[in-house]
Amino acid sequence: MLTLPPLPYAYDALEPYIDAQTMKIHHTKHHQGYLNQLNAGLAEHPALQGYAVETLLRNLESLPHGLQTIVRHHGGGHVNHRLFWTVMSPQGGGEPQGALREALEQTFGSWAAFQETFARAAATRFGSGWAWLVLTPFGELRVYSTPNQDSPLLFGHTPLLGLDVWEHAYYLKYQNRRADYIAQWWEVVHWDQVATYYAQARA
Ligand code: MN3
Repeated sequence: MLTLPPLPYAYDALEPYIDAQTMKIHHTKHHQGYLNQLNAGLAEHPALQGYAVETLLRNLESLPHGLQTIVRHHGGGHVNHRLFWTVMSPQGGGEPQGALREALEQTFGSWAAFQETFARAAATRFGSGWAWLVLTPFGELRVYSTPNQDSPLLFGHTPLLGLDVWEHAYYLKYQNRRADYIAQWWEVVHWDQVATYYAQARA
């Protein structure tokens, strides 16, 4: 039985960039909802309950057929949101330094080019989904978006940074203005945590 991890900050901590009401509904209703569905699915497969959700996502094709869609949608929803909360912080914003900064510049040409690439992936995702910065098994950084709750783990990639572009993530404050939400979101990105994920993924 998986339980909802608490946010590492208060619901209003990311104001004014992300409002408290959005954060509270997003965490206690949406994230909890994915967990409820995942728990219900796993309840029928006791032998699989001891595995990390990441492991289930990395091995989706090996799961019982009836469980695959549940893990893809709701297991993905759980791990995507768990990451999302940690890559934001009231002390966020600014720019990454160190090895991550160097790798971003080497991969995308410049810090600005990385930001443009990521923002474009987030803005052009049709419908609901996520924008990602991931590390491939070959040690390369990549930016792309996925539909729905599809996790980069499905492709064997390790997510380092994710941006939720479902309307539930921004509609109360930004309504239809997804581009404004994306632009403001940089102010809360917790680059120290992203750098830690990068170091862990390379280890
Ligand atoms: Mn969401």
